[in-house]
Amino acid sequence: MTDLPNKTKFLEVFNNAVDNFIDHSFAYVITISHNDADGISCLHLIQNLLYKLHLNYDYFIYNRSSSWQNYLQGILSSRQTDKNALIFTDLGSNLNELIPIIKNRKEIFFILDHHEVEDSLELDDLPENLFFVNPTIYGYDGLEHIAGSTLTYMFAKKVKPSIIKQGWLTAIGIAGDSLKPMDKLQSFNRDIYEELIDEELIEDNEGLILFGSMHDSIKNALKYSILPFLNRFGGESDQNIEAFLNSLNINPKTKFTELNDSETELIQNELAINNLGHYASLPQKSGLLKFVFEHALLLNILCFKNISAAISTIQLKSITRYAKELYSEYIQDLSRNLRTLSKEIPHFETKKAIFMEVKGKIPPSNWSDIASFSVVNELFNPKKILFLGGPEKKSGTIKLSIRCSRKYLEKNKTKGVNKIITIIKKELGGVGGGHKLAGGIRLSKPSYNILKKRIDEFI
Ligand SMILES: [Mn+2]
Repeated sequence: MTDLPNKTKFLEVFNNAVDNFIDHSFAYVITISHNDADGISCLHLIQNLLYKLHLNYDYFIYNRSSSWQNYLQGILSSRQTDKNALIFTDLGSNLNELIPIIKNRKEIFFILDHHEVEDSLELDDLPENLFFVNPTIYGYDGLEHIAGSTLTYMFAKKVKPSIIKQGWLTAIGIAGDSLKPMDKLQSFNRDIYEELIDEELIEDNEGLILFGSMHDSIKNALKYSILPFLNRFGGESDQNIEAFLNSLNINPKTKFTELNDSETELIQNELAINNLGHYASLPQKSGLLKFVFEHALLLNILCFKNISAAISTIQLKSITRYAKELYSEYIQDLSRNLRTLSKEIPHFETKKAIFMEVKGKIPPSNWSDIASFSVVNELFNPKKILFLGGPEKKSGTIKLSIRCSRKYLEKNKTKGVNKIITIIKKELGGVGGGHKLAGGIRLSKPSYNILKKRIDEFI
């Protein structure tokens, strides 16, 4: 039995934050967001809101590689006033770290986040200058029910209803975080998705889902599909895929979206895919950027490679050559890496966990995504927790992406990834955080070695 979310309580806290934001009539706002597609969508929603309100603002992106203390030191001014506000979107749930900082400041803080909070949190005892809006506290699922951008959109729209026109940004955030066909959305994510369709800000399409290269030819759509990853074609040679398509009398160069129904059905039967799914597209954009999943993935890639390109790309109608090259390179690597992982699996396995040390095999910027996509595609035993990563030069630590499957969570309701990270941090130190299904941690090498020995005790 799962408890139903407490919508009344959540909306009470949400509305209170909105009312306070409006009532304060701030002079200056600093907005800080997460460095992924969801975070970038949030950033643009808030920027649009602040622009419409004629407020002065600055924005920053936080990649969670330094502590909040160190990070905010560079941002918070020595002159403090309650005429200034800080808005955190898609991050800010590390309250044990943040509350002592916020308590000592005069600015008003708004945290709009959907990441899980630490256990030890005293919600009744928050500083008066903090409005903490996090639906996961009231029983919502931070991935399926409400993305960071969904929450941010709801907030911005409540403050200024005309923000609805920028609502398409929300779909990108939802797609980037949920990694699911749109028919799987629930709760607020679903409500907002339907609202955006009704407003004709996005289009909903039903069809064969091959997320990764749906903007491309059918040959590339099969080759570079990462959701689902196709064992038969993923990362395969062009020759094999072309031979397959020719045998069905389908021109490999046909655009995926221009296949007719009988061609789609032929492919579907061959791949033994029974269900069609829903995917979103953006009517005002063209090429890759028209496809919401691919658009979100591109932003996630750019967030690692070139954060300013990520921030500017979301405003573009068509993709730049630079971004297109990065995307192709990335999707080629990802499908090849998934192929490698699905065939040869070098790993260290305990009763409850799988450790994949991928340094030298997969570049660090791909670790997080390889971990996510290998779990959603069930390339590993879904009953175990996956730790994927290795030494990171930049930080001199072991960087691990930690993932578990929905199946795991159904059996171990109380021990999602975020809880496991909390336990590891308590026992071994390190920096990190995340959701029930996905998170990451940076540990010292000795701590990592202990982790491998003692993981079954922790889980
Ligand atoms: Mn998010």
